[in-house]
Amino acid sequence: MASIKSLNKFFSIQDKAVFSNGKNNQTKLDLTTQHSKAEIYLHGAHLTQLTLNNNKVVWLSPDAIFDGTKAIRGGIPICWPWFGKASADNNLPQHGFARNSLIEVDSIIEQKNGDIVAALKLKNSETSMSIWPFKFELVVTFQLGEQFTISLSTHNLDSKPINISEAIHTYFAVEDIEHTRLVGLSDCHYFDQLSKKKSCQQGDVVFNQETDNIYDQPKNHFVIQTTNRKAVNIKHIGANAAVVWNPWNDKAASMADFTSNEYTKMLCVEAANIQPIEIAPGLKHTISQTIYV
Ligand code: TA6
Repeated sequence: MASIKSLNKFFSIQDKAVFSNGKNNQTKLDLTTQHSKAEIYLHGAHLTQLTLNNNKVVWLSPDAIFDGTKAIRGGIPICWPWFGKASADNNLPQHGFARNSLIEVDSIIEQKNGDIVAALKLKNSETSMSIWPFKFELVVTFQLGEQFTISLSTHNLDSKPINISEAIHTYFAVEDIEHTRLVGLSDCHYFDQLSKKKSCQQGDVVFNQETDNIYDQPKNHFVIQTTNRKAVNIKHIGANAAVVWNPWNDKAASMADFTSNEYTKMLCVEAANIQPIEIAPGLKHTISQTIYV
């Protein structure tokens, strides 16, 4: 793991891209533009804070764990190279191993329009090969400006096809989940992970109980409308599904890193590929989520 001093020597942009010791001495990167701010931990390439035009966009649990032993609760966890439980082996980590891996810095550039683009890269290792026997590169790219885009680009470096499922698991900040609507999924078919039933969304998604829905082949533009906050626009590219999740009180209370009653202040809207994506040798697949307020 490179030191803070060497990371800043090779990658920093004065006042715009700076590395430092974050919580629990975990290495973090702070990005700042005229319109926005982001905080990204190298552990899991995990964005933990995002402000667009002075609007706080993502939620972070006050009890999130920053000791490197598990994914940080909140912000934008990266679920890769599988979503949910690994089909083959329940001993493997839920939502894959990327979000619990140290992901190295690949590049940071300032574009002519003032946007900052930071790319972090995870490559196969002895550890990854022991649980997922494929050669790969995963590049996580953060583009910050008036709007924000996060993308996951999987490059198959193996001689055989690889199959992945994945999610950009964004925890959006809302004022009050019971006064929040998610617009853009009307008439979309979904699988309710709680009832294990398939349904068709009637109108906007509203929230009054634990919700864990996987929407199949949705349109690619959604809007979170919540009291006392500006509408948050979300656009997905390269996603065959959208996941919508709020744990509600009982499920939240069962999670040590989910501060009780905080469930009222968050809503997960995730760009996902739940139906596995097959990537041929040498080829790439990219999924992205763009957010603007
Ligand atoms: O995206 C929804 C979901 O799959 C839920 O079922 C819940 O498990 C959530 O992800 C959080 O998972 P985690 O492993 O981060 O606690």
